[in-house]
Amino acid sequence: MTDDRTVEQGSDRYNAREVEPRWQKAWAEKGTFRTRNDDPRPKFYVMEMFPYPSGRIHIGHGRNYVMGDVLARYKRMKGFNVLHPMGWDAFGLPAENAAIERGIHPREWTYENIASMREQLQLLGLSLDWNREIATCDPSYYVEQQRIFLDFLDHGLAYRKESEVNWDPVDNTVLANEQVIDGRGWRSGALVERRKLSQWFLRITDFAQELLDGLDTLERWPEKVRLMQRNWIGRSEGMEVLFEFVRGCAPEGVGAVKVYTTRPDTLFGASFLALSPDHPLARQLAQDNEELAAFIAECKKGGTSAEEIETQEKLGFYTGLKVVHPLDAERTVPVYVANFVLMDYGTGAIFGCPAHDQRDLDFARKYKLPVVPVVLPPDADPETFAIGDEAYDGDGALFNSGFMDGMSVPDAKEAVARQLERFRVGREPQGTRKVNFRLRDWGVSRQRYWGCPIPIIHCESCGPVGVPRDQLPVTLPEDVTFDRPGNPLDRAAAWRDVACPKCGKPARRETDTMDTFVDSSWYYLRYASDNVEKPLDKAAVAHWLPVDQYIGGIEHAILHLLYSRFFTRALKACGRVDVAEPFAGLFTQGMIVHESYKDQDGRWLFPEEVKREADGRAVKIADGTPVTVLPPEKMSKSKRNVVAPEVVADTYGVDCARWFMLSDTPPERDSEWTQSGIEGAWRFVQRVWRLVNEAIEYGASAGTAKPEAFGDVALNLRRATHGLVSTVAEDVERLRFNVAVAHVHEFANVFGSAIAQARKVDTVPADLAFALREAGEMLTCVVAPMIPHLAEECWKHLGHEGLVAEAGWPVVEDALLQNDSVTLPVQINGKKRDDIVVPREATPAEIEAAVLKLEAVQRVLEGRAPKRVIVVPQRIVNVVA
Ligand code: ANZ
Ligand code: ZN
Repeated sequence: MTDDRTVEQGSDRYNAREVEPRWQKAWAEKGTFRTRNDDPRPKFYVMEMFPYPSGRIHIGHGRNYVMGDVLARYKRMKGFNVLHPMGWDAFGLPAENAAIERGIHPREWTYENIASMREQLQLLGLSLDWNREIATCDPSYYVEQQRIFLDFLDHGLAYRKESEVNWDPVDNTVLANEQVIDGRGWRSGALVERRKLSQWFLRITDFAQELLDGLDTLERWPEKVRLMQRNWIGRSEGMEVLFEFVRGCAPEGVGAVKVYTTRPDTLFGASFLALSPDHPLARQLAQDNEELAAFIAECKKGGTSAEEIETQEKLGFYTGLKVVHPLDAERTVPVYVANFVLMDYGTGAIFGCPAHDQRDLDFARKYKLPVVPVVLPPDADPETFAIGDEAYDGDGALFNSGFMDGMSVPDAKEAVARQLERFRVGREPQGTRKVNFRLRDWGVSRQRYWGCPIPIIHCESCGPVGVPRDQLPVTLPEDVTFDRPGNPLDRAAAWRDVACPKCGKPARRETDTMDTFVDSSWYYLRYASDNVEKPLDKAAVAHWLPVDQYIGGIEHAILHLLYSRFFTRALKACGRVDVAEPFAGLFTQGMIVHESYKDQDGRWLFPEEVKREADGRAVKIADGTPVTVLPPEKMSKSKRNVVAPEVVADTYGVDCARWFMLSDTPPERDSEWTQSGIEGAWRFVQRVWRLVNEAIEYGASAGTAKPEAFGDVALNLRRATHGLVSTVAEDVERLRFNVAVAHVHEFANVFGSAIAQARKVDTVPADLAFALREAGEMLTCVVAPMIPHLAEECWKHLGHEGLVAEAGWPVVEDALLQNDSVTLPVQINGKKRDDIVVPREATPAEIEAAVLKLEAVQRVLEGRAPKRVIVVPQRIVNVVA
């Protein structure tokens, strides 16, 4: 490491440690980033997903905030009224765990973390409006959430129903999914069971189709995220089919069982029916069948998480009942109860076709049931085709299927649907077409303390009653203890026991709190309001929403984003807001990864405890002993491969850290934090400082009039300068920060050689002097969103009174732009998928060749040749795949 981190430059030293806090103070004192709702300029709303206050932040957390900040600062310079807020996702389990482990109150733990993390974020020089800071655990925030809950209740969007939870039979408590480790309670080690509890649900399924359709309008979302949401919503088109019991075998009054299937075409391959253990008929049969009752009880073991249910062994119990095949009265099919059939999907009953469904095949092999293929793969021989260990779920022609023989799968589906619709079982048709969604209503009850109280009072006479609105917020009681398992709210008698608001009789408060995903489902609406008294302000929401650019991790691709999309719709249904889609643009950033280090005793070391010898070996600074270096991975506290922002700020300055986070790697990909990388950033930041100062030295003084004509050197520099302004603007708009950085690097070379020319002559000619000053000014503006502190210092040296943070983005002289390339949109089958930059004079053949190399195009073609490529020169390319 060099020690010339403070560069001598004439009489000016650039010392980040001194300069950076000074400008941060200037911004804060001037209220530069404070946003007003009545500002007449056009609005731009950029936000990053708010952090959970877990402790301290490391530089890995910083990347998405810095990206958002670059965009926010750029848009401000472009004349927008920018909203760039920050807050804390402050409820949740870790605070309660800290209370259990360390005896510190969750509130205290949370607010201490918030204070230190706020300081760290401020250190990064983020242009945030701290006046709008929120913490979801603050009553001033959650009071509105309780009002929203009551609104949902009034509009039938919140309701109560029985649902399963993870139950720890030793601690006698409900566990969150995270608290179930390998099927056991995290503290007691007891095998977890499933138990039914009455809980609150939000009716997200009412919006399933809308949430699905809305995805098509989100053009500035990654396709990957839209696909994940589509799959999660899981629309499927199928049929409900009635199977009649063989006369006399079923209990009195039970005539038929209804199944849901997406493959009615495979009906002739049915070899069993299976009921969910929770199916009413299964329960009825269990009443006088002890073995079945025991089997059903067995099915309740294990946690409620989806993985657990998916991966458990498939088990069945034969009920002794038989149904008649709906298309062949001669055939009967046995009825099982099976653990893999869920009660809350379809009808809670299925027919099994082992030849064409893997789960059914595993089940059939286990219970020795027939496996009859009914779809013949293309090219297979009907005489010999048989199913081995793998079910066949592909296309083909129907066989072994009576009237459907020879049909394609879609045709057979249609034919069998028509047939079944015609038959009757009692008064119902035998089959009815039915659309199902995989999406379930959202269970929001959590049996925890550190969450938003559900504003309900349970009365024996009146049932659940909403807390009157003038009594909100229902705040959490303070004097609670965490020394016993279970929810402290259940034991807080003074808080819990209240009079019924309706009849006045003794009643109990709801002791469940809300899922923390509720807190984050509307915080972006809260930011819009600048009035604490009106946390959800319809007019403010109408002004600011949708969020123009949302930035966050791909881990929130499904739940958080889907819940937020549901919330805006539900609030709209309640008349509270007028927006359906909350986030017009979404960007999912990559993570910062870092090597990790272990000493000889196998202990993890922090990067600052390690140094590299000249020969590349890593050693411990303390005692020179060798260190094992492990490959880069996500920064995490447990492996100590974290870099604290204050350490970087102290050594290199925050601007270096920001510059490095934006360089090299495309922002959607993971980026590695390295010592050499940060040093490179440091050198470049210093270079920008020198360039601007030399431009001041050799350039014209501020306000000098523009000369009439320019010689080659000056013209060249001006072209490069204006080109830089224009291309970086485009790069930032598209969030291609690494490309913006590369463009600044390129420009620095041109700028450097122009300065060298100036240095050589005794008197710098007027045209070059003008161009140098212009370049210094414009470069300062261009880097201001990325390295704002250094830019402010340069701006001051250039002689400006105001802040560059408040300056306008430089105006480009179009005549100086070297328009030697054009950007063409690329469509695939009529839908825009990408852009391509080609030389202006490129021939259609050259353009076609370049387009076919695009990843987006290759992905669709999958190695095939396109049917056609239509090139409209200067306009558009369309690939017909
Ligand atoms: C017969 C069949 C034959 C099926 C075949 C599939 C393949 P999606 O696409 O997710 O809607 N199913 C229906 N209800 C179920 C439940 N409650 N629990 C577990 N499985 C259930 O899946 C629909 C398919 O999942 C249905 O179509 C049914 O099995 C099963 F070759 O019916 B199928
Ligand atoms: Zn009452």
